[in-house]
Amino acid sequence: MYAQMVDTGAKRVRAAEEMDADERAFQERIDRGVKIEPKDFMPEHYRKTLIRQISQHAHSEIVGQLPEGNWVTRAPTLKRKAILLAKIQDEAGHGLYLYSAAETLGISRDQMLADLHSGKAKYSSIFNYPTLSWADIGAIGWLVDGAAIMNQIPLCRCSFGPYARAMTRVCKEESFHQRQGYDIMIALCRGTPEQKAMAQDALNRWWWPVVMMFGPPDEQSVHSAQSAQWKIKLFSNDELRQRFVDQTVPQAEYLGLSIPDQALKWNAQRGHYDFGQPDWNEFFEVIKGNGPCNRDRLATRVKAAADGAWFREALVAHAAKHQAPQAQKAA
Ligand code: FAQ
Repeated sequence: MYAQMVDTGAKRVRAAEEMDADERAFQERIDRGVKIEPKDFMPEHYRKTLIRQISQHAHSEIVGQLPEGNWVTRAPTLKRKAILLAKIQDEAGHGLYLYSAAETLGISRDQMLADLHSGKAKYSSIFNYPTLSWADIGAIGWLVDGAAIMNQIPLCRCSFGPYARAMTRVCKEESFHQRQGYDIMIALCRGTPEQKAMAQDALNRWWWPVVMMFGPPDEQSVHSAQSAQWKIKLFSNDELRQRFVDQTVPQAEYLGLSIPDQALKWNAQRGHYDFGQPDWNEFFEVIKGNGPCNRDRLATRVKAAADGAWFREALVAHAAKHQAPQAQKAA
């Protein structure tokens, strides 16, 4: 799949003879599977691509706390509340590992957050949809975390060391998140007809936004060819989308729920499910800032940063006060 993308017109990547000696040596290291570390030589475009992707990934983890946060006070039992709180805290942790990985590339956390707050940096489209019922919390764990894992397992083998290492722990935690979401769906599907209908309604609303999460179709993906050459992306958007559909259909069948796609059909010849296309206009509108919750999500993040400013200042003042005597001692 990538061999074709690398050859396509505007998205063509640089051939070895167009690279200078440093770039060629860099590409050879990547081709040999050597991890790139922060102090190694890297082309400026590689560094910028990683800052873009890792910071957007970090923002997604942080903004991704908000749809689930909406249900903490209304979780149906104390046990479900404790589990949901732990999951949301894990997402904050993922954001922190990822901001740290991006900082090794020479960008400050303040700059990354400023880019999020000004709307310059993106975060995942999926977090611009509302959580209307408790079943949405099950659907997020099952489907959104399920899609996130599908995309992130290959990132554990990506070429940039700090990103790959951060992903190892993130993926372990995401697996637990996916199981807790599926467990909520099982409970609802084994419950009353009203509970099962709630689960079906959540699947109906989340299915297409989740299918879009993997990014635009390969022929419209501007970064894929270059990111594949640099082994930042090991599989294409469409390839991961197909894997996700193949994995999820039997899970929906086990729950007794139907996936809202008339075109969904097992294709024995391909050994994969055929499936329909999401509304790509909706996707491009959401990533431009025009989804159902974009303004709300950003306003919440901006307010949280402003409300926490006094605390960050106090931490810096405290650290300065307590570091000074140690520094004197060392001198
Ligand atoms: N949303 O050329 P491509 C999670 C943008 S974590 C928004 O294909 P690329 C955990 C893309 O940035 C979820 N924008 O781009 C959790 C680019 O725009 P730009 C986040 C999107 O980078 C669960 C343009 O479209 N995961 O869920 C999206 O090669 C539950 C062209 O696209 C990651 O970030 C989108 N869905 O491939 C947390 C994984 N898709 O930057 C809480 C790491 C594309 O030029 C609760 N990222 N765009 O302005 C990746 O793997 C890649 O960046 C892709 C996009 C695959 C997302």
